[in-house]
Amino acid sequence: MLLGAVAWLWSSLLVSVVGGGKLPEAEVKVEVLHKPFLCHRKSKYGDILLVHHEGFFQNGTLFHSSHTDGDKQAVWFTLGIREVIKGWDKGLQDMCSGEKRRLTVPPALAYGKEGRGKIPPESTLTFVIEVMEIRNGPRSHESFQEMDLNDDWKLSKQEVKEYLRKEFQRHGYPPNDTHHESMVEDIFTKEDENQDGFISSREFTYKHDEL
Ligand SMILES: [Ca+2]
Ligand SMILES: [Ca+2]
Repeated sequence: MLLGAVAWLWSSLLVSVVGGGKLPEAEVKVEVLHKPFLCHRKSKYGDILLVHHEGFFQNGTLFHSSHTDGDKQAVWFTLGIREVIKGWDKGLQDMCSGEKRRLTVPPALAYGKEGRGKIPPESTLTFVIEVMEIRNGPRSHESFQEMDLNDDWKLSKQEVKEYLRKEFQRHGYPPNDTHHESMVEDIFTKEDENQDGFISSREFTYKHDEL
């Protein structure tokens, strides 16, 4: 189970974000409805956000609300990795916890030509989104700094191994050096793109080019 979590941590999710030709950029219209007086940190790519959200069609009809639909809970997602529609990835950056925005999202940054479920093709959608909480994602700058023990802006195999050891202990598993070493090898095969034996901060962070 933990292995699954660690694999997820290092998964090559980012691969799906890369590639493809550039289309003319569609824009999200962002309106700030409420901004809290105090703001300790702002959302950025790689963060995990907890949000309440409502979605409206252009005629003003509500098609989804996290306040009333399903389990009525706010939802967690990672910003900037296309876990949500592109319009959210673009429009929910630099937000404070407690901030509320209205996003108007063109179809190209939402469900496109196909639509999905009750969203008809070519729909421009409006969302009212309130950020309840912001946490560091596994690929955040903060996570990188935590792993980079000697602050040289790259991760050595030893540093990654140390990190795995700590993560395993934190979850109550005994350290297993042989196992960790093979995991480290796996991780470096995937992440050390220029094969210099280190994972640079650029190699570590998500690739944002397509957003
Ligand atoms: Ca280092
Ligand atoms: Ca490298």
